[in-house]
Amino acid sequence: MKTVISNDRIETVYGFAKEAYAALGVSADQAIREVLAIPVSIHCWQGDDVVGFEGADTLSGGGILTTGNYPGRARNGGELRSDAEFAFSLIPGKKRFSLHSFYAETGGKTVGRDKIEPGHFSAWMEWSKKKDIPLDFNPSLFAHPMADSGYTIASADPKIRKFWMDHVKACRKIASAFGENQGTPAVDNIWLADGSKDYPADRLGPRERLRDGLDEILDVKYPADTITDTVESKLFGIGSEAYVVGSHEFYMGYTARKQIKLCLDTGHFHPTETIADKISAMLLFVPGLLIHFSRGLRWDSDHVATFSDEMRFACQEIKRSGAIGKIDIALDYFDASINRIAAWTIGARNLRKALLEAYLEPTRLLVEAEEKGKNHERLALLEECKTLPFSAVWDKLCLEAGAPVSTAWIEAVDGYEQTVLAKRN
Ligand code: RNT
Ligand code: ZN
Repeated sequence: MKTVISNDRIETVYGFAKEAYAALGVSADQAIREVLAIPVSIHCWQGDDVVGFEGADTLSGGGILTTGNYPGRARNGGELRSDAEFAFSLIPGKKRFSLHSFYAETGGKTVGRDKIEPGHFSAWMEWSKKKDIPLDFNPSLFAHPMADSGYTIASADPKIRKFWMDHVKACRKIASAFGENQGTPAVDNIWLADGSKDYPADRLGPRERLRDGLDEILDVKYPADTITDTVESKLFGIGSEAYVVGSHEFYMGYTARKQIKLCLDTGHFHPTETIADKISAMLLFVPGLLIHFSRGLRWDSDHVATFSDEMRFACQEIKRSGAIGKIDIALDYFDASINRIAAWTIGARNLRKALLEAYLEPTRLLVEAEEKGKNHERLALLEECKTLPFSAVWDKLCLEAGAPVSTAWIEAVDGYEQTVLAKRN
């Protein structure tokens, strides 16, 4: 695949595009600047199929599943970090990196998940500082014998429940250490798969235990500039088709009462239900949101995120809300059937692209038309915007960020596959 456009050409075409946007009162220069500065948290687990460093060789349980066996999975911290660095070079804009607790590096020692410490992440923290890539964190309440019953914090067994509460407490301490190290709060996202395959007789009990467990966990205070707590709901998982303790309503209520941020994962709702409309509604009642961009496909919530209407509409709402400072943006999917670096890059470039499209929207004109009752004008503008020279601005954004323009990154991934990934098996 040959690289397509010279830098001169990109600048020339961008000049025309800029005029087209300026005619609608939009500064393309400003849109590029603002969009490049929005942090996108890239999920480490696409790099190794959600396996981690505890000695497992596949992901087991938790209602999620990775399928595929493409060669070149990262098997340790060194490999995962260098794969991520390579992917970062292909992705324009400010990046963060999100870890799960089982990416602890314990020097070969078995350390229980309830006993992990910030020190087990010192290599990650050093790397993060050196590369200026702030870290986010996730307790891992799945793929573990103590989670085999299908219940963790909502378990009726006090031993199981305590183990997982200790785990999540340990994770918040680690996240806060990340935050201190990097000077921006680490987002610590709690997602758990608790639920059941068939209709439970008692739906309330587990929800009470989850509510009380979270209360106890979150009542341990850390400085707000080191950690941002979030909780993530899900509609169903594999093995929890009938009932999920942490449903959307559960966490809507919980986050509103507790005043913490709510995580909306685009793959965690009914197939025709999308998250864009939830953003303005929830922002009235919670201090902010974390959005996991993924792609639901039939039973799976974790396909590689594409430049879909759902992604575009969510980014539109993020921009229109004027509350970008309250919204943390992340990717969350895992596909082991394709080159993993390409998977990262595709989703992350798409997301940045959708943000750019949103920031190029002539929102002021749309709102004015609406306020005048000229809804035909609003619709006409929205439709005309679809064919504005958006790709010229996207190419310019990539150029500006020092990231490959257009399809050039695909070749680069091929090169890395041949020189690095192919040697791993
Ligand atoms: C699963 C949730 C959760 C996980 C990661 C691995 O459906 O979306 O966020 O994908 O924690
Ligand atoms: Zn998610």
